[in-house]
Amino acid sequence: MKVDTSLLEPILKDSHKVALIGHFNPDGDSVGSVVGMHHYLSHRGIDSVMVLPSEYPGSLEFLNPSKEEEKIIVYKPDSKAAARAIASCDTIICLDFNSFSRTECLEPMIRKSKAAKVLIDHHLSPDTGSFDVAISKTDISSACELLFWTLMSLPDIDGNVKKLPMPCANALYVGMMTDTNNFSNSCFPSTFSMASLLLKRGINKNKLQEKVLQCYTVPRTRLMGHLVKEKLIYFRSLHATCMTLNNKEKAAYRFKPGDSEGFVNLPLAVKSVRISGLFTENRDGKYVRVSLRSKGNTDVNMLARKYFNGGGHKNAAGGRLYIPLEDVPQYFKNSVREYLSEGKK
Ligand SMILES: [Mn+2]
Repeated sequence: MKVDTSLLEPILKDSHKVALIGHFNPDGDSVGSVVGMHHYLSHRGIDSVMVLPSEYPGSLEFLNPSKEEEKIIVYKPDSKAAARAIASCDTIICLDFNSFSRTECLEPMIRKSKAAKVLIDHHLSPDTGSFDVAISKTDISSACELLFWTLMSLPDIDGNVKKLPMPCANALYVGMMTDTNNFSNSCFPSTFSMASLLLKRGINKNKLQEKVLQCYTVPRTRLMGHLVKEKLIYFRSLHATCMTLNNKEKAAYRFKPGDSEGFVNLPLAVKSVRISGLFTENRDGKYVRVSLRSKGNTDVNMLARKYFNGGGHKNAAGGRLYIPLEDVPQYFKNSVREYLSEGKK
């Protein structure tokens, strides 16, 4: 796949310090794309600093560079370092999100900055007007895949995967692997081409898989069992399920960021289930985090936009609710019912 980099290349050429920004609640694709870009830039001799708005899953810590001065800055707790990084850069590259609002607390700083702004993202409806250069594509697995093809199209790499630095290759593979749920959704012919080229580059696929997908604790596994056995509600006529997770349960099962990764996919293994929702009470109890998944033609992006203050992709979307967690199953049921009946009109 060829990506038009004619606008990106001159910006990179002129950059002395780049800030690489990921989204709130960063996942594998967010961390992978930020880290991957960092290694590409440093290989090219361009200084960059990685800034994430909030904590990322511990399973991705191995992607964080070992040198102290290269480490990822997380806004909470390191807000001063994050502000300094954004204020002092001449280029900002936003990866794996479609509008500044997805960075929460970083948004005002990014808006204020006079730096050149670049978007590399795969979500629907990107806010392209806020960027000097927007590389956006939605029929692709992940931001990491889009970044991979972008880097491959830049003049210095020129289609030769062997020129990609190894830590960059590892990070991009991890992001693609997690966003596709290990090659089970949003895979395109280009996704397998990328995987094939990265294997040729020499990545250790099994090792990366073990590090990211087989790294959990026993309490996390028990929590998964608890949710499936005690919390799963099946709305038979709607072909939908919902699970809720509150802060008491999180404490009881020693919950850490990233622990609920994949839970929302579990009910989709049931033949009749088309939509699955996971609703998690935020740490401070101020809102409920919404995670929606679907199969086939059932579109949860529109569902998330209309009823859950969010959005994302057709088969995977997220959002927020500002109602008590106890009221969520009823709200979910009503929303899905209304949404499906409108679709039939
Ligand atoms: Mn993504």
